[in-house]
Amino acid sequence: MDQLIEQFQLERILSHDPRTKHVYLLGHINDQHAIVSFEKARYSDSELVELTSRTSNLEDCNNNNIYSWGMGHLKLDKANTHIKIIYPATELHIRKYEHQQRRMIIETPLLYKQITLPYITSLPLDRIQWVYNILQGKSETDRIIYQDKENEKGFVILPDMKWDGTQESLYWVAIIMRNDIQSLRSLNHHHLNLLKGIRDTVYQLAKEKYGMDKDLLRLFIHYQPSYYHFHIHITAISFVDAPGIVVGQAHLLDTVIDNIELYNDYYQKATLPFIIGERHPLYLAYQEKKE
Ligand code: M7G
Repeated sequence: MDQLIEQFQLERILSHDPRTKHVYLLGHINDQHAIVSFEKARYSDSELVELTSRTSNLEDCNNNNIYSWGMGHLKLDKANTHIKIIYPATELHIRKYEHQQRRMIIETPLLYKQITLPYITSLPLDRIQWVYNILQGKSETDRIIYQDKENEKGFVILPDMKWDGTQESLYWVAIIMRNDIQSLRSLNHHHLNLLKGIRDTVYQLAKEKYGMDKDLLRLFIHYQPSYYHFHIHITAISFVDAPGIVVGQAHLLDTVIDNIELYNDYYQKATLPFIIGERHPLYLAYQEKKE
């Protein structure tokens, strides 16, 4: 990873969220596109108690009555920035991380069949190679928290790439073994045992590892996801800035289970609105259809 960072040649800033302090840079490495993201990490408990003693060189200081403020330098010993690299990055990655207006698509079952499904099937298989690497024990093997390789009901739970490792920002992902469930749209009562199995296992693991009760966890499914191999997002409820927990993208697992229990073919019959960037190929496909 060090080498990739050294070789990275910046082209432009894709996006910068000043609130979450998360920036995505587009550049190239050896003539191929690369995306590097930087995200300031939260302070660790040991840093918190030392913040004032590690503050120096205050600048732009102001004072009014009992209030004072300025900019300071903090000398921290620990790594304090979460860095991710995608290399080589595809056009789809660039469009995903580029700042853009987001739009709401109202996806009926018919539009799903006419536009969304063809888009999903057009995606190259190597886009989910990272998933197969995990399931086949080729990557991130030492990070696996739980695995059950039984094909029908099997799944793997591991830390999500987005997790900073703290309990307050807990972010795990559960990836199923079978590869015939692409998304929320594919789910019916045949999958209830699998969904409930993941839910119960997550609750048990969070309790064992962190003493976290189940009502401190948020389990949800993205629609649309970026990767169409079925997986479930698991975050701590205290992680209020978790990306992708917004309405129009996240569907709570409990609601999904309940909907299927009430109506077996709920997700084949329902209209599912979703939010998507206007440069995303799926949005463009919807625009083309309109014209
Ligand atoms: P998604 O809903 O398909 O996409 O979720 P999005 O949330 O990125 O829009 C996929 C989840 O898998 C995300 O939470 C990613 O952060 C996570 N993820 C993606 N990749 C490529 C990896 C990876 O290589 N390893 C791990 N552990 N997690 C990943």
